Amino acid sequence: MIPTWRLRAAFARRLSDMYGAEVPAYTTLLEVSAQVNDEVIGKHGDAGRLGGIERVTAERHGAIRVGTALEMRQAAQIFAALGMRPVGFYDLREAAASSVPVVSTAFRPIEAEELERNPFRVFTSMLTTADRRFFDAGLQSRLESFLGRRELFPPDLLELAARAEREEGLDEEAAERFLTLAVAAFELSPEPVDRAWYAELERISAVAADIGGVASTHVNHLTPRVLDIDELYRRMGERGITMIDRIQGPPRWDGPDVLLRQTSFRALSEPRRFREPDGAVGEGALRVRFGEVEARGIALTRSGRALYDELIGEPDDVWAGRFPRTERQLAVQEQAFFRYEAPAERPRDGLRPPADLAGLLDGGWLRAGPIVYEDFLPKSAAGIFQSNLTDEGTRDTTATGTHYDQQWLSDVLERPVHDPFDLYAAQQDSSLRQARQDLGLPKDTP
Ligand code: OOG
Ligand code: NI
Repeated sequence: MIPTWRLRAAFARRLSDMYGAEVPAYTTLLEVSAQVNDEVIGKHGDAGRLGGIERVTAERHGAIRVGTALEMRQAAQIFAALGMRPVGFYDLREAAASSVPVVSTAFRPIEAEELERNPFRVFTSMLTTADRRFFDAGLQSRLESFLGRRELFPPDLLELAARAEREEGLDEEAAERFLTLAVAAFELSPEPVDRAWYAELERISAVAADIGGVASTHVNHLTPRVLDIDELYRRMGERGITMIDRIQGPPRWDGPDVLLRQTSFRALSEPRRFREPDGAVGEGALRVRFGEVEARGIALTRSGRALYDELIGEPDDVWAGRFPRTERQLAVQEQAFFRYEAPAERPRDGLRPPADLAGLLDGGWLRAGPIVYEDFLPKSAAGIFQSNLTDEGTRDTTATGTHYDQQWLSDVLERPVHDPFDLYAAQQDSSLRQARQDLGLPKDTP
């Protein structure tokens, strides 16, 4: 029996091999990331605080885009087989200046042990075909009938996925078949692209064309994690790979790493076959697969996140002046999440530990280890989408957008969409309860 987490790790590895074979710049990105990570680990003894080198080396996130609620639900079934649950709701229609008509979630493991084994996640977006700002009634109906005719995931794959979820793994033979079919479902298809249809959608949004202009889906990027993204950015430039002009997310500074910093290189032009209006099939090219890399920091609480959102548009010196400068401050002000632990050797035998968190930390009664941010940032995601669009697209700003939210997505998926803050808070709370018990303190936190 191959258990869920091994299926996940194998899937992530095979997807990475597939992507590396097809997108050479990705291989360069992996090489440079591995180099930088080795050097950081060699130089800083505490580099492992945000994840051990084994986890970080294997760590990837991918991104896919689908067209319909049914396809979204099927994707959720495949990821459920890999122990990946939907977490968070992202509305990129509002976050992007360009035309990005999608709403998204991230499929990822949610338990600490599972994340440690392999944290593979996939940012998954769904086209908002009912949104009148992008699609008029005629186009919506042609788009939906095109999407309704295609099959992204073969029935065999979906059946194996349901079985893997139910039985928490698969025997070796079934696992092999499942993994082969699953990787194939996310490969670029050799099917010719209908030139006129693709172009019609592209005028509205390159993202709409990428999703609804072809008969299959594909991984559009696969992102390794790096421990020093500024250094990586520099070295990619030295190797002649032009990255976008900035690193998205918090600025570089000497305070704690929080949330997520990302950067990317533009999609490369790849040869594709096209079907012309007269039926002839010929060669052409599309830019749909790009490269991205990320550095992860500490997960922020709602109030920490509100501060981040407030400061992120400001110049870097405003950030440096106002964002908490130490992990202790982040913990005591409840702006970031930590795993607390009462060390075996107590500071002063016979003394009673103080009641407050600051006192417990300062007196050495408690130790705090950062909880890593496992999710995404809508503004950065919009920036990543946008950096790969040559064209703004068009939208009708006089029409009103269709409303989608987390509850709507749960209904579509027939699975709960988890709230990321709740997941981090549950981890922190249970560690704190245990630590307080170890110290002989009352269970409820002050
Ligand atoms: C997804 C973009 C979002 C990230 O890292 O923020 C994303 C996409 O391009 O489909 O992957
Ligand atoms: Ni990404």
